[in-house]
Amino acid sequence: MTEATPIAETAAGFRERYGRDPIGVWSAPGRVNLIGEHTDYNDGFVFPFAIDQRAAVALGARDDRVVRVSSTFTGEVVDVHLDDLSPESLDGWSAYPLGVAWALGQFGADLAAVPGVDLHISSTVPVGAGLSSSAAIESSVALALDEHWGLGLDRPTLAKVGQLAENRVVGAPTGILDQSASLLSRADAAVFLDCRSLDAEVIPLGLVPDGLSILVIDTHVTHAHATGGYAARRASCEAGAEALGVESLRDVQVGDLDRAASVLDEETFRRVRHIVTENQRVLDTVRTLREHGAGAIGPLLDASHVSMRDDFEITVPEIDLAVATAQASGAIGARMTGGGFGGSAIALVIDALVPVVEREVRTAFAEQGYRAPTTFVVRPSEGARRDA
Ligand code: GAF
Repeated sequence: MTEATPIAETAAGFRERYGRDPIGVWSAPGRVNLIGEHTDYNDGFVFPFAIDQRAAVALGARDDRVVRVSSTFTGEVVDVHLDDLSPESLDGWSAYPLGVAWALGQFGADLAAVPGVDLHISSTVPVGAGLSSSAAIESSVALALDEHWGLGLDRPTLAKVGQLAENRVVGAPTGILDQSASLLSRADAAVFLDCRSLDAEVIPLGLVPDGLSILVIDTHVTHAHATGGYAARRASCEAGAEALGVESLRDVQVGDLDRAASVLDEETFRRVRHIVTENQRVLDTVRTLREHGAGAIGPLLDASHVSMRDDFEITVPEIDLAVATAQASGAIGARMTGGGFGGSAIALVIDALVPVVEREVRTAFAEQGYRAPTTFVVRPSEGARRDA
């Protein structure tokens, strides 16, 4: 769809805004979560990969203590003194990069001792599509500032920095999935992450040799995790864990669900059942992938979608139609990806069938009078890096 990495554009934008060359350009990708939804904040398992759409940040040194940030999203240049950075003082799009600067201070950076910077940001990750455009910005800025300020934080810590910015500054009670995917991914592989221990294993997906593609279907139903349903689902999970007497739903196994049904109200039980079975599906997906290849994981993707639709109730009609149509037109498996309430579905498809699935989904949307979706194949890509 779009240029993979907007490096040249970002450097040129920096020159235009600030009248000099940047000293470097860093980039970080959006993500697709292959499976493991809403499990991250339940100490569970996730299995995402980075996509080939990225955010990039060009950075220029300053000899005072001011941070300025501009972007291709608006013509605005926001500036703030490093002494004045706080969650309360930040809002709008600049809360993402400036929130990261603040959050680095919460993870050991001495913000009283570092110099100011000029930042210019651009991105090819679609916004509001459930593909973590915000984590892409956070992760690129975290990596750039870590290097420029000589902090030496490791990538799992930079993921926590981005998550803290998202939680405290942006105000979305999200987990560690998106930033981990953006920072830890490798090309042609997915990251099997234990969100309790933060142990991560990069596992090859083998899509190209197996003649398989992951097709993204962006429904253009936009989601926002700072409001509404996401926080409500998180609260249900916490209530379920408390009623069951466990620290988190990670501690509940599929075999415990009968007992859970007798303890919990009907709705909380279904929320809990999604998390418990989804954790098991992540483990099953990793095992199946290793033993039989990506072509064998379809039923697990399908089951994950049913669980999100019926138990966790985070899908919308457009997403359900995208998934059902992809399945009916030959996809090996399909599911919603990301936090839900809109966003994108993914379909695992034999290469030759990609145009068929795309056409059938477009036709089905037109028949329902839904806005035309955008469809594109994503390639599992490398995580955050310095590009120039
Ligand atoms: C969003 C959140 F940011 C993640 O932390 C995760 O909870 C996801 O929704 C659902 O799996 O992307």
